[in-house]
Amino acid sequence: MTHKIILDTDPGIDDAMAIFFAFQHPEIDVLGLTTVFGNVPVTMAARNAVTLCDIAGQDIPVTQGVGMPWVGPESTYAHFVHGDDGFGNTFPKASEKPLDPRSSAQFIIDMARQYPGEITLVAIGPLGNLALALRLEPDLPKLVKGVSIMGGAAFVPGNVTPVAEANIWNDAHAAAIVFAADWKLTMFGLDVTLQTPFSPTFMDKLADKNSTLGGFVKDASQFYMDFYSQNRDDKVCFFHDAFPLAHLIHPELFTVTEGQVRVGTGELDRGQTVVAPAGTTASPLWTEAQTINVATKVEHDKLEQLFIDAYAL
Ligand SMILES: [Ca+2]
Repeated sequence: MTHKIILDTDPGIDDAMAIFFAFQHPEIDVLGLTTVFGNVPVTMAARNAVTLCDIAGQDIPVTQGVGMPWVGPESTYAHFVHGDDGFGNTFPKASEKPLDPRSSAQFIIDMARQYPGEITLVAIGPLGNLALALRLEPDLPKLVKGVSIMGGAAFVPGNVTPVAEANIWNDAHAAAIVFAADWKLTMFGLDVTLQTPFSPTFMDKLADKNSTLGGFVKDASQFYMDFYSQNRDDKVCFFHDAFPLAHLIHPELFTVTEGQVRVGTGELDRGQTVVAPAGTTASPLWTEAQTINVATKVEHDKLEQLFIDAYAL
């Protein structure tokens, strides 16, 4: 079975790794890349996404979307994690191909109307585009098959604040809208992604199987790995963004738990994903909230092999 997806992204090194995996896997049909601010400013995210398409020889629409959080000033960016160029300071030749003229939100709506009930939205950046699409088309939840999100920290600490993960923290109000919508949402947050460090050997294997795409990921990951390897003895990095894509085709590798979710938008709890597993609270703040699935575990070896096998195709 082939899964039609739209990948909402802010490339980004783990975005690049995830996007190439989606392109490579025969059971994933990427209808387009919709970009959003996050790791980098949105203009760079859009240009980087087109560049990744060029590198992979993919001619699909790429749109530029939301460049600011729903509330508050322009964000700061994660150049200290992803490099000045979003690709670990490898500075690949930027594609000059034009973007699709639509906004990311409009593209999502257009595709959802064209393929009602068929598309999974896979969001691997902050959630402004999805929130805007929900506002423009309130029936969007009925028009898509589901939503898979890289973001949040349900039962573990955050990575920007003690309680918040970066994608959700970057646009907490947008995330609150997206998590409150009536659709089938699965969250791949730090609960599962930070349990799963990838070693330099893994990047070597990707590069060995696919010198173009794997080679790109390996080169771009050096800077990223230096960031993640501070304060530890081994060299590791985390490919957060590839998890929802792996789940799409091999859900059996993951353990998921159901819970009702609220997203914090206050000063202290900004971007916190507060999940109450079924029956654990009587508070209407949660009992009346949406139920989502939260990934909490993955079979690490099989996940690595899945990525390596796809890059080898
Ligand atoms: Ca991302």
